Amino acid sequence: MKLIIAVVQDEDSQKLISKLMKAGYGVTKLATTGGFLRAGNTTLLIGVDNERLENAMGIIENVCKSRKQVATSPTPMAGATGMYVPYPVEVTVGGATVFVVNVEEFRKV
Ligand code: 2BA
Repeated sequence: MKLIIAVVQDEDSQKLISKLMKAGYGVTKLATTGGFLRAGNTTLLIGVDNERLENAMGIIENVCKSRKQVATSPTPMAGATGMYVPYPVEVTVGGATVFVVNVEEFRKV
């Protein structure tokens, strides 16, 4: 068994959860915050049998789109005045950041 830990954008999360549920996967949704943008995102925990892993990955790839986001840099640069001023940065976020880990044991008690 594998545990998929998928960090996805909030905009994609509802559609992704319903597609995964319809396909028979169990999903847990966590409200998370990205360390760089410090904006909300969604992390999904999906426990899957090994033979269903690739199907789940296919659903994630289909639903999660990459988007450009403009954000204020969390590490402001020094301006000409010597004051620290935040500056806008454009980053491409997503589709999804996915970790797949082996599950040693799965029990429901
Ligand atoms: P954030 O940390 O808020 O990052 C949002 C986007 O900002 C990233 O998109 C990336 O395009 C950019 N970015 C991140 N760190 C950067 C840096 N040091 N310099 C320049 N640009 C940077 P994604 O790579 O698609 O990541 C989306 C979210 O996935 C991240 O949100 C974070 O919550 C999670 N994530 C990404 N890589 C991770 C990792 N290695 N471990 C844990 N979580 C991760």
